[in-house]
Amino acid sequence: KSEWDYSVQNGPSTWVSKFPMAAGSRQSPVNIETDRVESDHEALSSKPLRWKYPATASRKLVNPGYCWRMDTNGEGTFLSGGPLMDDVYKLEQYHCHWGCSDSRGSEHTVNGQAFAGELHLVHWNTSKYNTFAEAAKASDGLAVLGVFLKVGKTHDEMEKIARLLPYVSHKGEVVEIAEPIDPSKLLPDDNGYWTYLGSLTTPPCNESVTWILFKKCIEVSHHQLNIFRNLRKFSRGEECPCHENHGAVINNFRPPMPLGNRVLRECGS
Ligand code: BO1
Ligand code: ZN
Repeated sequence: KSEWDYSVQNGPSTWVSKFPMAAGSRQSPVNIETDRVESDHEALSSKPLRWKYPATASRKLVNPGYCWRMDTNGEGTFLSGGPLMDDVYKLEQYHCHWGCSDSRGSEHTVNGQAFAGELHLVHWNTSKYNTFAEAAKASDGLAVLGVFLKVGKTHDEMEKIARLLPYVSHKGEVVEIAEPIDPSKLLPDDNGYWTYLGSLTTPPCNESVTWILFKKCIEVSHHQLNIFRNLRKFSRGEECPCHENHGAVINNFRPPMPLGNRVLRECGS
């Protein structure tokens, strides 16, 4: 049994008792107040954000009981530039957060507005650290690219993931990826982003993440989100805890945390 989740009993407001870092002053997500963002032309746009993700890097789709997660082998993956400067980061995994309805589900909000979901591409700094675990303890160890999901037309690359989710409907299930899935096709067609220094949004809530959030959303269909909502929080064979929603993985987002004295910067439209 996991010691944290998104329920009333073990949800975000309780995490701090087992994960003291959750009470820090550099926590994520945050609300992005767009008229308080600092445009940072020199520092950010002088080094454009660049990435490379071979479709063969996506290896295993996992249901950890609180989201879906694609584990990658990192091979040939690359993220650098922008707030990351010359450090080179490798893709570790990508995963998603979503709601019970299309009006909520993102972790970050923009001017108080939530989106239907939020995709996270999780990277670690290979210029300075030897493993993901080592990087996760360092203030400049991780970089997460965030993409907001809104309801619209079917997303073709996301559909490859949605089609596999019935094979990992229960906690602990894993499916190996045969058909290539290209995470760069999950990014919007405009590179404008907001960036700030924050944390992992789940326990242990390490304050090790440079957040880079694309301003432009991607569209996924209502049906695709419903496939996400069909994942189960419990293992096959385990009895449905059945408090609510038949143990469905929904509302797996942490609410916004105080920005405090941190600076939000922007680059591009
Ligand atoms: S997120 O992108 O901020 N939602 C995020 C949250 C957690 C992780 C990655 C991205 N990874 C976690 C693992 C934990 C591990 C921790 C520190 O990293 O899920 O098992 O303890 O290494
Ligand atoms: Zn996440």
